[in-house]
Amino acid sequence: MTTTQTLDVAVIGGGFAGIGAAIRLKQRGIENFAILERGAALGGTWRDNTYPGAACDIPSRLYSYSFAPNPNWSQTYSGSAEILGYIEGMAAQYRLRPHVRFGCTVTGIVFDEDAGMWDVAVEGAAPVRARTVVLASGPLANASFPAIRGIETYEGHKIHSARWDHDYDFTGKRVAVIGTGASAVQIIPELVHKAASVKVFQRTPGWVLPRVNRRTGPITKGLYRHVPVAESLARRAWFYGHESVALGVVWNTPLTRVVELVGRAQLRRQVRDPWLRRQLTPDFRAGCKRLLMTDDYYPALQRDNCKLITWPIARLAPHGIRTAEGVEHQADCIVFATGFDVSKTGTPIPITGRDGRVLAEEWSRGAYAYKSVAVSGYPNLFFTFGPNSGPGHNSALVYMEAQIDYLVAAIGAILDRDLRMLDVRRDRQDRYNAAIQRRLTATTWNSGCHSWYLTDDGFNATMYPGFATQYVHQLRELRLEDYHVVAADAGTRAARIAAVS
Ligand code: N01
Repeated sequence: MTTTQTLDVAVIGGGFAGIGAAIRLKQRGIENFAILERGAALGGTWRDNTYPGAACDIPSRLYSYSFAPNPNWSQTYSGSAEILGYIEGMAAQYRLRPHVRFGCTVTGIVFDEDAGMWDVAVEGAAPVRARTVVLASGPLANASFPAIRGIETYEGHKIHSARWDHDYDFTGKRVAVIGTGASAVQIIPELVHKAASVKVFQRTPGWVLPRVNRRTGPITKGLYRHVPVAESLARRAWFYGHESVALGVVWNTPLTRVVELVGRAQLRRQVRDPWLRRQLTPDFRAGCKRLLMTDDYYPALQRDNCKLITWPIARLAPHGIRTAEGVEHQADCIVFATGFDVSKTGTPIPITGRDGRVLAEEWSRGAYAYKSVAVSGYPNLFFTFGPNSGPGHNSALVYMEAQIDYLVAAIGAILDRDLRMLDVRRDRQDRYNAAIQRRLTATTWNSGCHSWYLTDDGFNATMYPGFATQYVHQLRELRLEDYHVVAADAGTRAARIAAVS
């Protein structure tokens, strides 16, 4: 195969992060880039998650980019269609379409050290060569069916929450829902209005907190449109409100008890039956798994056509779900709200760096990076939503924006200074990660529950143990002294090795 074009930047993924990176690259005057998107449309997780009730549990004012404010959000917590519209609107406003290559599945990237170039392999097409790569494929991109015995024998309809089948008519059907996480608690209140019956198979009850959603009236929208500073102040208020919650949600502190009191009060207020309350009471610290923000879930569970099943699932049978006590629950359709295949001990695509090192091997016991954005030995490669960049209490978009501004500064430095390599120093990376893992020991995520944040042996490669303010601050400035900086004309490889050691 022949190489078609050399890009300054290959952005892998056209979701929120890829779009944000593209906008900031353009604003920095960098135009020679492509967004390589495996799907047929932009939007990533918000393109894929179209299940009924899909919405964000972070207020839209904050779950958006500060450089692309939207005065027109219809409500506090907007639904997935409106969020997708926001993403598409940004792509149109910043004329990103000419940069997007749809149906472009990247199968691996290899660094050519002599040329200072990444070779990006693409399924069924010529490879792309790029000076820098932004890996923006997102952690929640691959829907995961659980490894339940007999899953292949089930003869009814199977739907995953992240790949909703809009052609399936739930009217009058017996539906089983497996999972009670963030997706399930949004789906179930919708399903109970259509299906004849809904059985909810719960493995672990989560902490449910109230979510007060309000429509945004025309006067407020007009104010935000005509007085942008009012919009930005509202965003700031949401931001600091969420920051204060970190004291009880991120760290396992006496304030975590206060969060739990709010959860218990919601349970007492919404669920009358003491046995059901007991079944729905979590046995882990609030925040350890993602908090579930909903006012509709408990009422939905108590409708006449809905039933909570807490017996463990033994296996799927051709016509339903068999639980451990020997009962078979017949179902016309099973909704798998069972989450995503989140790679914490590998890489989303094969990545080969300097001297042939393979990142999946280095990450086999848990992923790590420098400030979540760069990894030593893999120069000119930048991650969005990389290792230990997950927030438990604030908007992912705040974190993403900080990553994007940092990596655009790094890419700008590579292009402006004509660098062959910007490779983060191993000692800085090790020091950073030792501190991250030390700080994680005091967090709720590491307080003993099982969640998608941790590897099977309990390593937390996912979450950032701090305030969003701290995370943003550490990425505010690109410090070149944290990197081996190799000029394009540095000469032979041997000379470069001498230069970097
Ligand atoms: O997935 P999850 P999700 N047998 O992994 C259960 C984001 N999100 O799609 O808790 C039986 O949280 C599993 O049980 P347990 C958000 O970041 C955001 O709901 O492991 N049950 C759990 O109940 C979130 O964290 C929004 O014991 C099985 C459920 O399935 C992430 O997406 C909205 C099972 C999976 O819960 C994932 O959320 C929605 C099995 N074999 C999602 N396997 C916003 O509002 C799994 N389960 C921004």
